[in-house]
Amino acid sequence: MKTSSRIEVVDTHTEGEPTRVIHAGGPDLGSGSMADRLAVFRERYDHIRTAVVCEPRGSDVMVGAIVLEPVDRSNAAGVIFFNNAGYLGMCGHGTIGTAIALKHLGRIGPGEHRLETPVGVVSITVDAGARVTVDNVESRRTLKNVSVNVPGIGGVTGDVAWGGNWFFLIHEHQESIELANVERLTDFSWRVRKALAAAGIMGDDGGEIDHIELFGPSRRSGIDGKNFVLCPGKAYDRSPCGTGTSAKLACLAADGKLGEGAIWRQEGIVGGVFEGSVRIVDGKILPRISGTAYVNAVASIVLDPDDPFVYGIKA
Ligand code: PYC
Repeated sequence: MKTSSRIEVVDTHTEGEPTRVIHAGGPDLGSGSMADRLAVFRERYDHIRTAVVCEPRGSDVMVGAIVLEPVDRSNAAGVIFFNNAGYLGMCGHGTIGTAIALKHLGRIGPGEHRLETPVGVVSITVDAGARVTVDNVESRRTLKNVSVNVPGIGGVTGDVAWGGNWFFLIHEHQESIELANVERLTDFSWRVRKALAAAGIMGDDGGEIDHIELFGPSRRSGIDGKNFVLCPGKAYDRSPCGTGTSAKLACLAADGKLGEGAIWRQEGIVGGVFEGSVRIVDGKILPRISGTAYVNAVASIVLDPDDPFVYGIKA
């Protein structure tokens, strides 16, 4: 249980969505796979998760990442993502933010690298500036046009897809995908999430569908659509959501609406854009997402044993 009393972090944001990257002073999670180390993190060091991302140091929006020694030394690093509610299998914006943090620390340079995550190995290509391209894990749609009765709303129809996390993707709704509308969008999405759980609708591995994604048109030319993504801890993703865009690409490819290599430009609710495309290898849909991230703080987290909120405010 012993950890250093100072934890070194680099903060970044990817198209507006923050990632706090622990690169030194974090807990010893052993030498297993990233999935094994995630289990150790959850069981023994969850207080470090809450210390790093919850208030008063963090916020509901903050996503954390811990950079670890990879199992395969030919990979650049291992990484585990977490937020105010728990742990994420993969995180697209977080991968882009982590890559920029590693570049800032001099641990990687421009070029191609691989990162181990709890759901598989992802490749990243870092340019000389702020842009990172992520070759995400295989993505797939598992259910099409599923209807769920949502109390207070009525019938809502969407697709279930995996993009590194489980998503319910809704194209037909009466909501306006605008920043001024986020409280309404949050309420709508949260009700849908609860209704899906109550109806027993889940991923094909039994995983909870904990990300809800609504789509609408973009007002900008050259952009294919705009989204709103509600994350597991009830905060909305400020970026277009890397795993959510991957889930969308998997649906488009499955419907024959996106050919290999064609570019899909996905705008997020605050206006940032991810460029996405797919490769099809052995019938598998492999999404590629590209976006920009910037370092906005380099800091030491201080764990003062006299501080009553040293491990964050827990709900
Ligand atoms: O970019 O994949 C993503 C993501 C998941 C949750 C927040 N961002």
